[in-house]
Amino acid sequence: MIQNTSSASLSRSSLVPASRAILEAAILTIALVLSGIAVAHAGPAETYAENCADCHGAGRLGGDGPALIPQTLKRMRGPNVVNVILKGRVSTQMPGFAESLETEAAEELAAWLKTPLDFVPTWGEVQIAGSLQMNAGYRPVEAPGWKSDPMNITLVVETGDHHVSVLDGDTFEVLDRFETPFAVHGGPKFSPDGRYVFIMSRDGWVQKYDIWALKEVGRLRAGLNSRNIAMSHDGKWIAVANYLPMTLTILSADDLSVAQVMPVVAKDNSASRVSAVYQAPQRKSFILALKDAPEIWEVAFDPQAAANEPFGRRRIEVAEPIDDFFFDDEYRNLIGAARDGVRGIVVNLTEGREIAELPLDGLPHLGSGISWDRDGRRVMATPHLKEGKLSVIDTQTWKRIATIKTEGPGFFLRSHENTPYFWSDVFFGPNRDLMHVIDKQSLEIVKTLRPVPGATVAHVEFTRDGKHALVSVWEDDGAVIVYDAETMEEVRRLPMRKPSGKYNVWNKITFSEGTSH
Ligand code: DHE
Repeated sequence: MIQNTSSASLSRSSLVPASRAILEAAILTIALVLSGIAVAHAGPAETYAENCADCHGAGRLGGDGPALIPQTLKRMRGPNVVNVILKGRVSTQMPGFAESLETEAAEELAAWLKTPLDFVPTWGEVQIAGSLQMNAGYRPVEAPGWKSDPMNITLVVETGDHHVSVLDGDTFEVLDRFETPFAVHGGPKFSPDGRYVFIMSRDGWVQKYDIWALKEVGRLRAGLNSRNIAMSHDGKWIAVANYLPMTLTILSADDLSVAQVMPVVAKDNSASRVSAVYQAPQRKSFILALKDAPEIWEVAFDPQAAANEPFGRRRIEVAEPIDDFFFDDEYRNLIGAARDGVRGIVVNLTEGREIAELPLDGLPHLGSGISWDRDGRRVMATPHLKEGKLSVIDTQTWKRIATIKTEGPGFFLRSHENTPYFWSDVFFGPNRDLMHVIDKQSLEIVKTLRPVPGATVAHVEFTRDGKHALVSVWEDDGAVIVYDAETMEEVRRLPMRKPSGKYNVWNKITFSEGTSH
């Protein structure tokens, strides 16, 4: 179905060091055999070349299978790498190699895969454009080919088998279920009219899907290891934040052509990974933070600015690199987590300087922050990844006004302008099967749900009207549970394969209060 418009292969130069390692291993083996010394088993580079390279690429950077580099493997929880090598991976094409590989060889291979690449792969405009795969079966349509409310469509990312389900937000009927690239991460981004959605995988693939036609339009690999994507407020550009290589890729949302690949080089000339990129609609710009240098960048996509300097960049220097961040409603201030995990810093983007510091011990997860009005003041809340608490902050004084104790560290918060509550999961620790519902005014936990004892529940999304809250049972044989957002009673249970994030078209395109960026 997917047609490759040209070769998606990696550049020749990027493959040389890996080939050299394999050649050296082969020469060493031959030399040992000729000299009569017994060879116990092949070295990991050779094992890789024989068994893995066809699917995962000669340079470990991915092919039909995902990239096998430390940036992706260090995240593997649950079954470890050796297990996957020996037993394979369910719901994927990864077979088990237990019959042909000794455990020792599998362990050596796993350790080798976790070593950094000894070269920086070339992945520029040519390689990105060359990776474009358009869906030959896709035809644009004049109107949705279904009867649901197009503004109340909700997408569910199912990480269990790398699919997305397209839900009717009124009937909760699944209109389509399509395959995504391996390991989708972060929120998909909708075009401003809600018709198209762009989805990113950790291996840097960006997939464009037409919700009206219920068909993939195409995909391309904008980076080799990527963080997230942002859509410009006019729907014209997609920015892709990359770790590998250290670039910001800007794509045309229309045809996925490459508009620019911006090397991310700090003022002191050192290259840096990008922590994340977001659109700042009021500013008509993308805002990104550098992970390895104390800088925030603002990249203009305003057509006026673009006429003078396409994607003109402004550097804002800060005291230390920022990993995780949030914005106030007008995108005037950025609230970032400092490296030490005990402080937050507030940077005024207009003035280009730090204006406040917040005491936020316990590793705040500011990327999941939400804000709302309380007693005539605008407040924001953030979970903490290392402590069972939520911090509530006054966004005028930048003081913490409350700490809400929870049953364990949480990952995501979510609310909606039509509900008096916000929902907070307990993602880590023994109580990961709990979900707190908290009153936005009293800051009291009004209910704690335990939908499936022992099963992780996390991440909430509301329907367009805020009347229903959708909760993920984050397990391979999991579900999305639909709750009445007022009574907190279960309304429906939809079986899903390890559902993670859920994204309602209306809530996302209108920047509903209580949704993520
Ligand atoms: Fe995420 C969003 C960073 C681990 C699931 N995560 C984001 C975003 C960032 C981020 C910057 C915002 C992107 C956006 O939506 O545009 N995530 C990080 C990390 O730095 C961290 C802690 C370590 C890492 O491995 O990168 C991390 N994230 C995870 C997970 O382990 C999760 C739970 C499972 C997974 O799929 O990888 C996970 N992250 C998510 C989800 C979102 C997300 C579901 C979107 C939330 C939303 O509502 O928008």
